[in-house]
Amino acid sequence: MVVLAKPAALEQISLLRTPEPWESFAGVPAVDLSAPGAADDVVRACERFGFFSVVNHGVARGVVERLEHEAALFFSWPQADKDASASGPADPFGYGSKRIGRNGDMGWLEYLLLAIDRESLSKASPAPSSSLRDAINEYVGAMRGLARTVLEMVAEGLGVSPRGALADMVTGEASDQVFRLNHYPPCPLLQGLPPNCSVTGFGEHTDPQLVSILHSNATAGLQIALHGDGDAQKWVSVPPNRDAFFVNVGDSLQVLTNGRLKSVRHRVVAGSGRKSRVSMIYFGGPPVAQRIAPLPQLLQAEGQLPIYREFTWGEYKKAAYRSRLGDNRLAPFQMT
Ligand code: GA4
Repeated sequence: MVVLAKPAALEQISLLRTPEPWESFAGVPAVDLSAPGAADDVVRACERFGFFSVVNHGVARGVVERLEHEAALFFSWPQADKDASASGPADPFGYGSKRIGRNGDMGWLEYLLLAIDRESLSKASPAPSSSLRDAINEYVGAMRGLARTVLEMVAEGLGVSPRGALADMVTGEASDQVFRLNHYPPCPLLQGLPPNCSVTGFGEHTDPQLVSILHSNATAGLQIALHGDGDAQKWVSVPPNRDAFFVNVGDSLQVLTNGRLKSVRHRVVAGSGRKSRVSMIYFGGPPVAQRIAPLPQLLQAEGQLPIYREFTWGEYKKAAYRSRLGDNRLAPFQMT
């Protein structure tokens, strides 16, 4: 038997046997935001998958294309210039390559992680160029609007009032928003390994915020875990769609809805011989002082006891940044 050695450059990055290509999942709900009944569709998708795409979202194509263009330009800079950009290596904000977070997680990607104040990039988290900054600011403005629409629909579909109760947490004055550009180049080191081997681009995790909104180019790589019974977890590949945005339910929204809406475990895999995947993700978090606990209105309506104890977003965020990507970050906040 021939045992293939793992290339040294991949030593700290996990190899995966990915779902077969025919497992490309056709079941991701696509919600038409302009259709009557969209709020119910949003809630159903959040309950079932914690994940859905939105079409007829009202975001102008030009806003996305401008940022795609600027992102491609930035990632084509010489490595030394990228390393020196955005005030040093990501910690957590800035330009990062392979290292994710502070606790040893590694992936086959490079990225820019930036903090947003109100409507634009925070001064403490500068973009590498003014044209990239302007494109991000315009894009983030559109994402705030989309996050607002989606969260208003979540509230409406759940019967939570006022309609802006959840949306205000993410789009209010002191909300804690983050923006991320990810670039997953093909991995030449996989050549010579079995064809169904992929490398971890971004390891499996759930997002800590309320919602995240993702857009990618036409290259596949994103996978989600279907919510199974008990511990069963089945990974499926999400077909890319450049005309849509993908919405992820985050841990905070899971807690606010007492587990009715579920955050989605997801990951990105990179293969050997295909184009780069480039994605742009907006993370909608509340102000650090925001209390996160199951909404009393929902508990009352459904005659339930809270299954999570109350915490502030600041507390949860701190715990999250101390954790490893794949950890179950909500476990310590669960009532026993
Ligand atoms: C996952 C969601 C966002 O990308 C992010 C990530 C953050 C980082 O890249 O620094 C974290 C990760 C994310 C959760 C656990 C911690 C923190 C990496 C990591 C190991 C920006 C976020 O808010 O949480």
